[in-house]
Formats: sequence, structure tokens, C-alpha cells
Amino acid sequence: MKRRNFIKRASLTGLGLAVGTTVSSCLTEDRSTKKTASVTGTIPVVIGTWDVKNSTAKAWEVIQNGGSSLDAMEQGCRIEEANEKGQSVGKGGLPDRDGKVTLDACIMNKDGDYGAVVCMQNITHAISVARKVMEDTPHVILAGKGAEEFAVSKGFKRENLLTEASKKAWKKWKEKSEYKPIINIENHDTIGMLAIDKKGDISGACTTSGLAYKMAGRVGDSPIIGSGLFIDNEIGGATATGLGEEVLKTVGSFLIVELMRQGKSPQEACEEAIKRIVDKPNSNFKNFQVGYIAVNKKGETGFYSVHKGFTMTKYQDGKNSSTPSTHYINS
Ligand code: SD4
Repeated sequence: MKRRNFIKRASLTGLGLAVGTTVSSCLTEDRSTKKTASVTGTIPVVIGTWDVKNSTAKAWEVIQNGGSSLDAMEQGCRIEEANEKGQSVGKGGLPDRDGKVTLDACIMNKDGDYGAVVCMQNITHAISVARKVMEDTPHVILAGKGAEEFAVSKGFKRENLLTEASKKAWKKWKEKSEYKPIINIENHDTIGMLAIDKKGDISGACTTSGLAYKMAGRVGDSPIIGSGLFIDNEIGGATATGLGEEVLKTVGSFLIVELMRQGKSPQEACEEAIKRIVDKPNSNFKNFQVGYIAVNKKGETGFYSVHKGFTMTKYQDGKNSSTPSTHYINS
């Protein structure tokens, strides 16, 4: 048997998609111990980090109208990018220490193709530029000025992304210029989304203005394949939010997908990925937040975080709902 086929067979069995009763009953038992895990997976399904019901609703609508999970991901993320009140993504995002709003975004399709922009300024819809990088260039990542110029060449308009509210917050921060990530505060609204469409194909997307008041040029996990996002159409997908440095160092989203390949449920895989961060020597986990969400090929979902305060939004079986995650500390 070819390796690829072996992996495929093994993973499908692990997910209970093959006829094996023993495997299925094990999974049922596992799931019953997890409050937050999806008990029955159904497709289509859309999930997103944090309370992003407008985005999941948009993605669901695209899928219901026969659109692909890739279209759903782009359209869903665009809602938050255009929302000036969300200060962690797109227009209105909080700036770096020098007052510049710099965006990171990536998108990944069912074929394992990927496109990203990092540290891009002046263009609201970073997710759509990332898709153009994937579809219209021989590359996978464009950075800074190059990304911005590419976007303009594709018809995107330059805009000032620093809103009055974000400028005011930055000026206030500058009075002390203290840099310390604050759990769940600087992180809310970075949007990572995963979806399975009616054909059963999985895509994902992630878009952010990154950590508020970061150093100029800092890039987080969100646009980096395997860290902020990973999709394998035979297995499932995962995406991350929180302190990107910690996600990058553990290649979190890839890890979750590989754990699901080995037979873990999405919930178990998210918990294991958080544990890898927490268990590192000298881990400072009491002082930062990381949250993961994941979906497997059957449409079962999972989510978990270091601290309380993280939520996942899910559109499944016609219902759009936001649920707080279980978490490592005080869980
Ligand atoms: C970053 N992971 O740039 C992003 C921040 C984030 O919700 O997720 N905020 O590190």
C-alpha cells in the first residue's frame, strides 16, 4: 500500500469513518467526557475564533448558496476586517508602537494551497490579498511594501486603517509605552475561521492586525502556515488565536491536524496542543492566552485555551452560536 493511501486509510479509521464498531464506540466514549466537543459532527459547518457571529453567518450563507468553503472563509473574514469597532483586525486595528497598523493574513484551500500577506499596511481586506497571492502568484507569502503594491496592482484601494478610536488608544499607551500582553484584551477579535462545505471540502483563513503596540516589523502566527492555520482536506483543520510567539514555537495548528490524523478528536487535539505550550520548560503560561479551534472531516469540532475568556462561534445544523471554551487554568 502506498504511504499516502496508508495514512488516508489509517486516519479515516481513526475518525470512525470506516465501518469498525470498536473504533466508533471508543470515540463515543471519548466524546462523552468532553463537554465542549461536538457530539455529532455534521456538515456543512463553519467555526470561528471569538464571538464572530456576523462572520460565521456570512460564511454559512455563502455555503448554503452553493459556494465553496474557500469563498465562505474569505467572505466571512471580510466582515470583521471591515468592522472598525474590532480593534484586532483590518480597519480600526490597533497599531504598532510607531502608530502604524500592519496586517497579517492567510488562507488555505482544500488542495493544500496557501497564500499570505505579512506586515501589510493601508489595505483593509488582507484576507482577499492573501487569496490573490495564492491564486495569482508563484509565491506563498508577500511582505510589507511588496504586499501593498501587489494589492494595489490587483485593484485594492489604499485606505488609512488607523481610526480615531485606535489613534486615541495608541496615544494613551504612549504615555507609558509599557509593553505587556494583557490576557484576552489585546487579543479579542483576531479571526481564524474553518469551514466544510456541502461537498465535504475544508478551507480555512486567519486575519489580524496582530498584537497591539508590537515592535515595528513584528509578524505573529496568524499568517504562517502550520502555526496560525493548517488544513488537510483528508483530515481536518485548525486555527489559533492569542500570543502568536507561543503558537509559532509549537507549530500549533499543524500539530492539531497531525494529532487528529493519529485518531484524536478535535477536542483532544486542541487540549494536547495547549499542553505542549504549558509544559515547555520555563513556560510563562500564567501570563498569556492562546486558544485553538479545530474541525475534523466529519464536522466534529473542538476548542480549548490556556485561560478562561476564549469563545468559539459555530454555525452548524442551521444554528449560529458562541460558546465559552474550557481552559487549562482552573479547568
Ligand atoms: C498574533 N495571534 O499576532 C495573533 C494575535 C491574536 O487574537 O490572535 N489575537 O500573535
